[in-house]
Amino acid sequence: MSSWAIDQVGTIDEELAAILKNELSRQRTTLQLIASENFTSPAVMAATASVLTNKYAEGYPSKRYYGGNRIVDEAEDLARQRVCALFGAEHANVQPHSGASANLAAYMALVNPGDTIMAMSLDQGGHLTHGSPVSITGKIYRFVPYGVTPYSKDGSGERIDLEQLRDLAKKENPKLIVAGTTAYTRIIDPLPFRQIADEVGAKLLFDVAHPAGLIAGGVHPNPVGIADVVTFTTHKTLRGPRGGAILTGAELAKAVDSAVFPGLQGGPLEHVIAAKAVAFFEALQPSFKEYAERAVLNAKALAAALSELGFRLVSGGTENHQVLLDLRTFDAELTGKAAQDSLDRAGITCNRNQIPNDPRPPFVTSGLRLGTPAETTAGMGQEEMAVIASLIAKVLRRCGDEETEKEVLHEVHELCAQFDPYRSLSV
Ligand code: DSN
Repeated sequence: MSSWAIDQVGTIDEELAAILKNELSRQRTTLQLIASENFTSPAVMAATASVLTNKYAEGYPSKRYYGGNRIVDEAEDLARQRVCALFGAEHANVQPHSGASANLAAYMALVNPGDTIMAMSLDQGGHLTHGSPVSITGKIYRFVPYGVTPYSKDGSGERIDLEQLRDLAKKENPKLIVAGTTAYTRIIDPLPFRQIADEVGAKLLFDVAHPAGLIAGGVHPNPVGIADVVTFTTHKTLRGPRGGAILTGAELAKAVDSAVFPGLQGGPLEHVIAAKAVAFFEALQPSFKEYAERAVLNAKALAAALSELGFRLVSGGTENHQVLLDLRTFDAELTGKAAQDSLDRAGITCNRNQIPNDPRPPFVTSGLRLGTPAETTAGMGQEEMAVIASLIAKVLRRCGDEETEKEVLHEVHELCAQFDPYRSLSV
């Protein structure tokens, strides 16, 4: 949403323009700590606001079902070439509207309905589309979940349980193993997954939605060339527009492309694909490596400061852009829901999250997930992470207290004024 876009909306629809202005103001003046969000550049936003939104382009470059796609083809080709260069992939599909559709298309390309798939369960840190019974994925395929190792006092527990995965895989004979998580703070090495998949003759899909930007920046291992298919969203650490993408080798290119279109989707969102091309260009610059390094250092600093303040870190720390807190050591009665709501009123945006073996239900939870991608983009560093940790503790010591929330909101406004992600926008 550029200021130009808001002005244009305002010429015919003041009501919506006011809503857009308010959201821009919310993002600028409060802390955005949702681990799956980021601040895209004005260039990425401008591409999503471009005339490419007008074009129907079912099919793929040079093989479309509509005329007039010569220029759109150039945009989609640019996105495909750039993302292949970024991750060293042979083939890319940049049409998935989201991570959910990227995953569903990958399943369609790799297995048949009813086949057995193994993936991390949602309540252990996996994703809804990794076979949760409430997701279509869990209804079409037979998912067998794996999880993390038990909690250990020395911080060595709550890691992906590869032994459990291997034992279950030998018993269940899955056609596909899915690696990838949504609430997990450790580096995931793709090699042991490949080894286990090979031992049981399964294919391997790695969903890197969360660490995609860290992989692009060279701070996490790249599963491209190891996994058969790699899926991701473009809007998390990768800092692009909302959307998904799929990478694969030449041999699976046709199966993946057919699964996305016509298998799952109709006309691609070419304006979003153009914005993906811009984001991939940005991620190819040397400065993006430095961004990825800073996002991880900031998460480590935030985790260390929160641990000092009495919060338990799930898995004992972090190696990525996330911090997962077990709130019970700080306050046994405090729920993730109450914490999220109170922090929200104090201008600190984050999400409640189940922790492994959480005794509370998903709508309530005992955990809180925090992330550094957005505020790292805004320019915050390790010093600011320590300040944020102290503000979080201040709110949660008196969770729900209006005076405290107001006081912290004021401090948050002061902090955010020094780190405006959209300084260049005049609104
Ligand atoms: N990918 C999820 C998250 O991490 O927030 C949302 O589906």
